[in-house]
Amino acid sequence: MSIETKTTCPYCGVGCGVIARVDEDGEVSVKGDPDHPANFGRLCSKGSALAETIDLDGRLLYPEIDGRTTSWDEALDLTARRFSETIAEYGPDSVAFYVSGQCLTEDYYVANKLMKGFIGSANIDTNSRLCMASSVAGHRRAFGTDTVPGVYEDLELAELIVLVGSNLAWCHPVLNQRIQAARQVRPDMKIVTIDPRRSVTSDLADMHLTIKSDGDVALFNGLLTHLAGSPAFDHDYVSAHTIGFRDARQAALTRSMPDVAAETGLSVAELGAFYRLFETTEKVVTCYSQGVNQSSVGSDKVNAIINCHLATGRIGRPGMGPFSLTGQPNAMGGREVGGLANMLAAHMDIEDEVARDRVQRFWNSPTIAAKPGLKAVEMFEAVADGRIKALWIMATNPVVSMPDADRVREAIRNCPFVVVSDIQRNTDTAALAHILLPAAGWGEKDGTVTNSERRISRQRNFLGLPRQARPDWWHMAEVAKRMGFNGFDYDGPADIFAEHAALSGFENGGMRDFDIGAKADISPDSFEAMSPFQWPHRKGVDEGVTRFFAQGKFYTPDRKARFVPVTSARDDRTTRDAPFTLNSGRIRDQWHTMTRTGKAARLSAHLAEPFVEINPVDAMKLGIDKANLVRVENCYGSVVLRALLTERQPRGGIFVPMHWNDAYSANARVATLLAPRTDPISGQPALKSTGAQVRPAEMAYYGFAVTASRPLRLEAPYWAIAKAQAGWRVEFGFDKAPDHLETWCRETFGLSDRGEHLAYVDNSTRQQRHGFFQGEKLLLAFYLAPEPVAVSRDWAVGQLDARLETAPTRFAVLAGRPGADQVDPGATVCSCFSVGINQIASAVADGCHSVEAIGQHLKAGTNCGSCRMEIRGIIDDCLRQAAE
Ligand SMILES: Nc1nc2c(c(=O)[nH]1)N[C@H]1C(S)=C(S)[C@@H](COP(=O)(O)OP(=O)(O)OC[C@H]3O[C@@H](n4cnc5c(=O)[nH]c(N)nc54)[C@H](O)[C@@H]3O)O[C@H]1N2
Ligand SMILES: Nc1nc2c(c(=O)[nH]1)N[C@H]1C(S)=C(S)[C@@H](COP(=O)(O)OP(=O)(O)OC[C@H]3O[C@@H](n4cnc5c(=O)[nH]c(N)nc54)[C@H](O)[C@@H]3O)O[C@H]1N2
Ligand code: SF4
Ligand SMILES: [Mo]
Repeated sequence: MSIETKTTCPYCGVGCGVIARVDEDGEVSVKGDPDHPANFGRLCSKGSALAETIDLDGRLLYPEIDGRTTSWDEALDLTARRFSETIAEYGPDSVAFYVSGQCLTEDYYVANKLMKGFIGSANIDTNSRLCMASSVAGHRRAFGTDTVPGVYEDLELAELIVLVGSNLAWCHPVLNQRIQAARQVRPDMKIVTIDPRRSVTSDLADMHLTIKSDGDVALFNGLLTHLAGSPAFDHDYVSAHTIGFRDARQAALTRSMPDVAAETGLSVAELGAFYRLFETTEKVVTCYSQGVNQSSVGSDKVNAIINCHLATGRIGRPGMGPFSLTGQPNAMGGREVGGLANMLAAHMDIEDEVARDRVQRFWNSPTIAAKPGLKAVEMFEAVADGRIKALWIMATNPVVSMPDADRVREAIRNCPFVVVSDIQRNTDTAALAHILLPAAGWGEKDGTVTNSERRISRQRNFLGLPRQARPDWWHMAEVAKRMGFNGFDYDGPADIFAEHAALSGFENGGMRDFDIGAKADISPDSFEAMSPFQWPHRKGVDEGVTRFFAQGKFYTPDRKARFVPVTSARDDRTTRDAPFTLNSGRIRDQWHTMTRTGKAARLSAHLAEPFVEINPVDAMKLGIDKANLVRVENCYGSVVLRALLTERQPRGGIFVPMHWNDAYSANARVATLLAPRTDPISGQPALKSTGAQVRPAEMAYYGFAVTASRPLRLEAPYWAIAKAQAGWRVEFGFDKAPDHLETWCRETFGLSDRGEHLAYVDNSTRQQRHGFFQGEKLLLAFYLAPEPVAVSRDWAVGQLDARLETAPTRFAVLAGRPGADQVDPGATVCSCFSVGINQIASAVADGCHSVEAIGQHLKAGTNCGSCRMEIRGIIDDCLRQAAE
């Protein structure tokens, strides 16, 4: 008999409901939960592949001290002792926790309580500092609290959706699917994207504004000026529910239209068209994400956007409002518990003495942090200069994700005591830990998460705890108890959630937005059965609609919103030596530092190598050709990446994905190049605009391998490895050809004397191809050439699965191209059904001219739909080429 469990996806902030099914034989499969109000059954490529990422390969399964497996008791005792001793000797501010928006609310609650209420410091910060801090700061400045006013349904009700610095199609794919579905019904619905590059999301927009990096404040100030003099200005709302309009308008007026055009890089005509569309469309939602937040002027961008919604009274009503799209599955839950160093708990301010007293009484705690703690970038600076002497990192990989990442690595390496709680053994950060604590992962842990629309859903366990892995809240609570603190005797997540809910309602009286007091007395059984719900959920109140601010009632002392005057200019960091604006972000099928998605062959096939997107004209000037390896560098660091020449990237800028790290590539941690430059209000680092130089990385030889077993060692100036269905694929760049290639292959790929060796060496072109076969199986194919290896990657990867008994099939492997009777699928487009670009192109040639027709013919795009935009693009390209 199989068992189905309703849970929530552990990736992005959309927070999709998932049904996980465990079959009798232990096989796990997942599908979208049709009843979950975030996704109504939909999932994206990452959600669909969840079952492929939960095996125990690479898992951290036992506590370790200095690399030695140990017992929980020993690891917890030592952690507690070292934290207590450090605090006794140097004070509470000498220790710190760096946690994550991927912690469950219950984990987060316990961590925050321990640090702020018992250790008595606010040195707990989170990777949400790199993600949502500017939105939090913008909300608090305007609304008095960190409140997201709207709900997802607004995206379906809107007549205009403005996406600012959001690659929605790749990063919040199910919201994109919901919008596309709504647009099918109401084709008049308009979409505008605002991004310095053309993303896949821009392809579905009616208008794309190629804004200069950080031109957003000027753009939205220009909009405010325009709206102020237009019929869209809502005089009644502004006078009844806001203050400060005049100052904000004055600030906006410091730039004339030509100034706005210069600052944004957009023409006056483009600006006018956007401004008129915004003015004349009442139902407008402005969604924003990291192109807004991750900036040294991020908080001002947020307020420039909110100002426009306040001025038109378009907030908190159906189909209207500013909408911060949260990144991580529990970015919102972390904010609710107060996991940021400048917050207290349950949306109460750390600077507020009354709130501090209230929380301390509620916790019955010996102390309470009296001032904000160190924000992420400051925290690692304090680790570097020795002020922080004991550090606990939980569910985040800062050696890959923090700016100035090499300095962060050094700081952690030199820190006297470092604890890392993770699910994987070999992350770049785990390598530096004194103590490793094995955490329960998705499917094993149990608790709640809050999505972008304030909806709290259960993550339920459907697998047992493997070996010694334990949930993160338990790590924290056990250490707290061993440090001698009361108040951490929890029976389980239900207990913690009930306490968190009780605190939210404690002495609230309607003065705090975050109130889920109705759940304060929840029993373990009700917690188990709890359906997704949106906050607020006050005791004794039937909430009905959960939008905020249509009738004002902001959480400022006078209950009025604040217009925030913003004037900040672009903070251009390019120089003569670093002339390109380096932008970084995400790709469709990888999640952050790849510790989970990197395990799935399906997800690794879409883009299998670290790359830099560069405009073809810039590339030509630099002597960079298609598929060359290049070095991207500046005074902070240097990485080696594959050049991807594309018109999508305007000249002067480059884009590099944030995902690759030392486990998957030789040297591609792009965060090593990013200056630790932060927004002065939010403390969020500017991860999207650093100056950098690009130059060819001359390689004497290039290599490509498909291998059935994982290589034993990877040593070359460039390598990148990706999981394939039946093994791995590896790219190489060499200074010189490896000596004795057969021996090198056997040693590198761990073949010893296994396998029949077949080689082809062409001295005139200096190419070599080596195949190793066992029975009908390919163990390894290795291709070496003085220029980028021209072998169809996807076809070669498929040979690991093929039966290769005959000489012609083996020679085809050496030749690196399909025999006459085989097809080359080409680069994977649809990861759900492993459909390649060549298959789609040939279906187009056969008369499939729509995404639907391709779906019927090849199934591509019919499961999660994340690739539908790319399929559309391929069809267009093929038809255009056919017409030319
Ligand atoms: N596939 C996938 N999805 C994810 C994640 C993942 O790792 N992989 N991570 C999740 C998380 S934690 C987050 S925070 C979200 C992030 O989701 P997004 O913010 O949508 O993703 P990013 O790729 O970081 O950046 C979005 C866009 O901002 C643009 N941008 C850069 N500078 C500027 C600027 O100055 N102005 C404007 N207007 N735009 C600019 C970039 O070119 C980029 O296209 O994604 C979530 N979803
Ligand atoms: N260059 C650049 N850098 C960026 C960004 C960017 O756009 N550009 N974006 C920033 C943003 S928005 C974000 S959110 C961050 C994300 O950056 P990180 O948080 O560093 O990235 P993840 O890979 O999600 O790290 C999560 C870690 O937790 C582990 N883990 C997974 N589940 C669990 C669990 O249940 N318990 C525990 N204890 N561990 C677990 C994973 O194995 C992994 O090591 O990156 C930031 N850095
Ligand atoms: S959109 Fe995809 S990654 Fe995000 S929650 Fe849904 S299934 Fe998970
Ligand atoms: Mo994020």
